[in-house]
Formats: sequence, C-alpha cells, structure tokens
Amino acid sequence: MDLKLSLIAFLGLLCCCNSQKEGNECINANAKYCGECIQAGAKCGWCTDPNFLKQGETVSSRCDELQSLLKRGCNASLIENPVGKLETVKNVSVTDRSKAPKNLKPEDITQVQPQKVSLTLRSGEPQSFKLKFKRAEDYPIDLYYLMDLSYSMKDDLENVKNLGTSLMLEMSKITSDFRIGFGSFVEKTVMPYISTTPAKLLNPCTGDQNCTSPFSYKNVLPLTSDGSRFNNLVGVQQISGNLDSPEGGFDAIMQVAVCGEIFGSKSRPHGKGPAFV
Ligand SMILES: *[C@@H]1O[C@H](CO)[C@@H](O)[C@H](O)[C@H]1NC(C)=O
Ligand SMILES: *[C@@H]1O[C@H](CO)[C@@H](O)[C@H](O)[C@H]1NC(C)=O
Ligand SMILES: *[C@@H]1O[C@H](CO)[C@@H](O)[C@H](O)[C@H]1NC(C)=O
Ligand SMILES: [Ca+2]
Repeated sequence: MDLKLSLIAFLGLLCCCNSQKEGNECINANAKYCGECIQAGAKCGWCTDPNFLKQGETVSSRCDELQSLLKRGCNASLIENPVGKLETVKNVSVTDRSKAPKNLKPEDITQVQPQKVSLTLRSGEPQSFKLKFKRAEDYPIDLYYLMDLSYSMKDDLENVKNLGTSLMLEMSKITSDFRIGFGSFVEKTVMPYISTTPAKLLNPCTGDQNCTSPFSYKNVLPLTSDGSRFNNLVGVQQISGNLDSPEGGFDAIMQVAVCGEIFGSKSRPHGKGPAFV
C-alpha cells in the first residue's frame, strides 16, 4: 500500500514538472540545420517544407517534436526524422549438444547468440537486443602432461603411471570430448648441466641404477582420446639424471607452447596450444 502511494506521488511529481517546463529539447537546441536538430534528441524532427515558416519565425523553428511539427502544419512527408534500426546478420541457435550429432566439430559449436548484428544508431535513441550465452556442455578439453624425468622424480613417476586412467575417468564427468597427451624433459644436454663423459651419457645415474640418457624434451604422446595409451606410454618411461638441481622445464614448456601443430591442438577452436600440468 505504501509503495503504491509513493509511486503515485512520484508520478504526480513527474507530471507537474514536465508540464511546467518551457518548450522541449528540440526547440531549446536552437538548431540551425537539420543535422543539429536530429542530434538534439530522439524525438526531434526537422521540417523541410519550404512553406512551413511563418512570418518572423527563425530557421530553428523547423526543429520540433514530431507531433508539434504536424500540428503546426508541416507536410508529414517533408519531415526529416531518421530512426535507428537493428539488423540481425547472423543468428545461429546455441548448440544443444545432447540433441546435436555426435560427430559435431568444435568449430561448429555455438555458445553465443546472435553472432553478428548491424546497428544503425540515432543519438539519444536506445537499441536493445537479447544476448544468449549457453556454455556448451561437453566442450572439448585438451590436457598435456609435462613431466620432469630427472632422478628426484623417480617416486612420482610411479604415481603418474596410474594417473591416466583416473584423469580420464574424472574428466569424462566434465566432458565427453577429452584428449590427453604426455611429454617429458630432463635437462639441456651440455656441460655444466649434465656429465658428458661417455659412460654418464649412456647412464647418468650412480650405483646400479639403470637410467636412460639425459635429453632436453620429448613429445611422447600427442593428444589422444585413448587413455590407455597414456598409461602404457607413461609405464615405459625411464628416469634419467643430470648434475644441478634446477631442470630444463622451461625449455619443454616453450616447445609445447610453440609447436601446437605437432600435438594436434590446431584442430581446436581458439587452440594455440594445450593446457599445462
Ligand atoms: C506533401 O508533400 C508531397 C510531396 O512533396 C505532395 O505530393 C503533397 O501534395 C503534400 N501535401 C500537402 C497536404 O501539402
Ligand atoms: C535470434 O533468433 C532467435 C530464435 O532462434 C530469436 O528469438 C531472437 O530474437 C533472434 N535474435 C535477434 C537479435 O534477432
Ligand atoms: C639394471 O640392469 C641390469 C642389467 O639389465 C640388471 O642386472 C640390474 O638389476 C638393473 N638394476 C636395477 C636397479 O634395476
Ligand atoms: Ca639440472
């Protein structure tokens, strides 16, 4: 009840003040030419009728609200009053992947609608349209696992050997389009990062540990949706060794970042490279 009353009071206030206002924005603009008048407000029109101006009226009298111009005797077909418009150029419906064909390519998935609109705007006149966004469930995800195979990672390698299946299982809850890849790195293969004696180049580890030759970076498994290949390949990875404790991880990240084509990430929309772990 209170709300209703205050609303009425508010409307009353608006009416009172509007009716007291002299002229309107079109007249107040004191426009000298059509363009100036049109920009004065969304309601303003310019009368081009040569017989319109009465004795003593200045050219700015041609600018007024539409209704007033007609009332003052301007020929309706001679009133300049452009209006804005909205043209939908591309408006493909957002993709509902539960209804879409199974083999739909990522670039055919639509998440925002409309895709392209052409607007003609007039100063002071708003244009509005609804923008629809639907996050495509099942949007493709690539995961590239980059692993340090220096000697201290020996115990971690054992854990990662079971990771592929678990990751695949968890990710399948988020998307049915999941790819996994695997790469490894050790160190720059020069002194002083590794020992370059012939024996240590073959097996950099001490004691009876069987380590593989040190290497900078290897792309072991390009992105694939076959999780078992991840497990199998991680399973046969051998640990290596080098001299100093910082490792060549950034060299590997650099390789992954710039060689997207080799990993198969080029087939992804907006995909320059895979995600890192
Ligand atoms: C309005 O203008 C049009 C085009 O100039 C003309 O054909 C028509 O006769 C005019 N109407 C009046 C009422 O003056
Ligand atoms: C786009 O198409 C939908 C129907 O699929 C319609 O509801 C919507 O108004 C259109 N959007 C625009 C900006 O034309
Ligand atoms: C390393 O390899 C040799 C020969 O293949 C084998 O006898 C030895 O047990 C291996 N050592 C380890 C720690 O696996
Ligand atoms: Ca190192």
